[in-house]
Amino acid sequence: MATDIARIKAALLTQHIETPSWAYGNSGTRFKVFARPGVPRTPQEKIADAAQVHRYTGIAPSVALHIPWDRVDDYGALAAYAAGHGLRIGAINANVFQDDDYMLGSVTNPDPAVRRKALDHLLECVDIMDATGSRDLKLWFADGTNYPGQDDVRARQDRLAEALAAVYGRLGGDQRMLLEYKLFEPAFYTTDVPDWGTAYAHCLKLGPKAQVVVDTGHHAPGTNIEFIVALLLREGRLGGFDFNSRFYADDDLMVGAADPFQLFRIMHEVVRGGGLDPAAGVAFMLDQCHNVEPKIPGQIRSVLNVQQATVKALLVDADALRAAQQSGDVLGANAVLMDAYDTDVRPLLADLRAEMGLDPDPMAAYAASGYAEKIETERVGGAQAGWGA
Ligand code: PSV
Ligand code: MN
Ligand code: MN
Repeated sequence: MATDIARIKAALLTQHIETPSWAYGNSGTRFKVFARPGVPRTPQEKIADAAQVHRYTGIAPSVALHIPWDRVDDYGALAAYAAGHGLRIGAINANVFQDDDYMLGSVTNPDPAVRRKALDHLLECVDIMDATGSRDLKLWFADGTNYPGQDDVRARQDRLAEALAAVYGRLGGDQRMLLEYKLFEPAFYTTDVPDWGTAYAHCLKLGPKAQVVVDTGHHAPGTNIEFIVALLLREGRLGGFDFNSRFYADDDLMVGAADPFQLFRIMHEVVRGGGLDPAAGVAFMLDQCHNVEPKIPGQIRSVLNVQQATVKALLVDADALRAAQQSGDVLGANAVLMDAYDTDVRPLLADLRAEMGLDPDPMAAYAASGYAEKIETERVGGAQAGWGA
């Protein structure tokens, strides 16, 4: 048992969770964006806030950027600024959805001039990766149609494939393309990358540096996300996660808040498939907005929720599970999983944090730090995250 705990702790230390720059800005829905005191006004201030999350959790050493929301003149300098705060720049998220030109799509738009503009932005994002040292380009396309007959669904796939191939060809040796899918919204009839199968088919054609991202909020209700995770891992195409929670659709609530059991089931498949091994290249990212809760504590809570689900997944007795499965002991196998899920892992995680030189209670430590009060006094006129305008 003692060696088991040591093994689990060692595995936990290899897990890094990336926070998104946009989580630190003001956000809301299309009905209202709430301006909160102390929110960052610049990419640098977002990085400073992300550094707080890493400081109290010890496992969030990178921050994802979103271009143009985080546009700066000198990305090398921004990466150096991040390094000064103990962080790396993580995934570069492209934005081909907030321009009037993209009303009928970006890379799938029927107009070649709009497609060229979108492609140029994606290529610019790879230039930014070169400057920041980022490994991953994350692509989410709002492209789709609202009405039957609006555009040729097959031609749109051809245009998508053409753009992806151009970007893939531009990637450096260690760089990857992470392709995200989403069931619907903003398009309501067809979406050009609506599901993992479509993303996988494109990635397969492109090559091994093209990988699928599973955003947990982007599925139909009742979808067995852990099955998708198991399958993509098995095929070597699980590039990473955009973690968040949903009750209805793309709610972007804190991961593990709506359904911690689902998060555990996902992490169980990650552990089972070897996805926790850094060599597997699975990026554990958050993609959330904090509309009604404070942002830095919201991110800290989310990181802790992922870590908690991970430790429970690591606690699954793999030998006992296999034995029960192979002997057809349905209830026994289920009980092995539930035993792990029902374990109170908070003492183990508190121990681990103490061993890491951290406060065992990151939420309380941040609250006591005075950082929130400091930024509320110092920052006036915080930037919007980009969503919900
Ligand atoms: C839109 O649905 C979205 O939430 C996608 O999940 C992207 O990852 C994110 O925005 C940032 O572009
Ligand atoms: Mn996402
Ligand atoms: Mn989303």
